Amino acid sequence: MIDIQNIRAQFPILNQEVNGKPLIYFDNGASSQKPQAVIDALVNYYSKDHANVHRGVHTLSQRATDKFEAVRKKTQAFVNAAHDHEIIFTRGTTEAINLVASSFKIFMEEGDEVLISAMEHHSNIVPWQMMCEETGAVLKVIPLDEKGQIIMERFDELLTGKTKMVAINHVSNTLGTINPIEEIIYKAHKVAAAVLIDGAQSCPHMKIDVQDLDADFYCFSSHKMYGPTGIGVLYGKEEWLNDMPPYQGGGEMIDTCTFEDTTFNELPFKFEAGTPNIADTIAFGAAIDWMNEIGIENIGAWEHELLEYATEKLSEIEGIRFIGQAEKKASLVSFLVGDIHPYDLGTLLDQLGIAVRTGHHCTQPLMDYYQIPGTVRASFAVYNTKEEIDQFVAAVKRAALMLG
Ligand code: 7TS
Repeated sequence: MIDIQNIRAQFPILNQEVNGKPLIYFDNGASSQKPQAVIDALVNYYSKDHANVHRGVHTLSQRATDKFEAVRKKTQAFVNAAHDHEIIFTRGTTEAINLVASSFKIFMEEGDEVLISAMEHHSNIVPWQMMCEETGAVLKVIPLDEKGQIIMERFDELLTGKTKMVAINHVSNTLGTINPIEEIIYKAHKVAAAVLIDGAQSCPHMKIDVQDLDADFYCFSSHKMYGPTGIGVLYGKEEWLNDMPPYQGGGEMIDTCTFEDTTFNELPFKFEAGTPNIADTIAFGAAIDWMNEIGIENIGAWEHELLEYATEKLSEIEGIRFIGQAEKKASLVSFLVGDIHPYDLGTLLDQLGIAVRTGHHCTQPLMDYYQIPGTVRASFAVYNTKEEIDQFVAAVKRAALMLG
């Protein structure tokens, strides 16, 4: 069992009033809050250890490098990658996907296909559109059923010898659907397609084992995992990463450089041009430690309890329509009440101190599929409580009465 009050006490930001009411923070899908250990790691680094990494013989540079590289190992262990050089630091999930979509172009020929699903975040749509535009490859979309689940029969039909890349989110940020990525990866490999998993919404909530999954690429963002913004991860199998050209050129990523010819550094540095985000990476390491201390299974179990509780309580509201009713869901609820515009509901909730996200959640094609302008989304983290959900449900009821 986890001690929620103890956990909450570690998040200074939660201890405040918003619009005269105690803050209820249910926008964790967009970004989670940071425990004191992560804030301290940032302050300590800049107070004691800062210097540029990988270049100096001096003590501070070595200390910063050791701390920075230790996070690569920590991240490797966190997702059970086979090698630490398969962990590439990026600005976040978005940059990780862009890196792959850009570098993977060398494997693409005109008429090849990229498969994505209808529930993808814009960051797992647009980079592939750009890639297809440049290479003459074709983007294909796997449709969903009413509940917001991938129709696997359609996936089977769309997956052919032409498919070179399958790019799918593990968990949908709008629907909460947990996709059957094991089966998707297994089937994609049978036609020799590579698979990129957008794990932005899964890594905060569940144990990820990239070797067990056999994912070719797996992307995630620190800021949704109690860590800082501006740092994220691309895991890639070394076979792919070795064969892919660099994404950006600059310092750190070269082996030798002349005006005539440049050779590239080994993994992971080939993909990390320029001074990296040292401070946030080190604080991300503190976030991983923090999650490990609580235990990812414990985090997931508590959040699942919150999900079930919220779903049950919200169901009592007249005219509520849940968007995303998959059998397997992560801890978020997306919904509409009657004809009330999500933006109006969100604004009233904010006046009551409750932070939710409203709108299309960067999944406009998905909103078009459901023919809705957007949803209200409450997404939970380990520090949320059932009492907060009670207050939230009461507030939605009140707002619905006022707006209905
Ligand atoms: N993929 C998914 C599934 C996401 O939910 C997000 C961010 C991203 C990619 C992009 O991550 P970033 O860290 O590079 O920005 N999702 C959300 C959200 O649901 N609300 O705000 C951001």
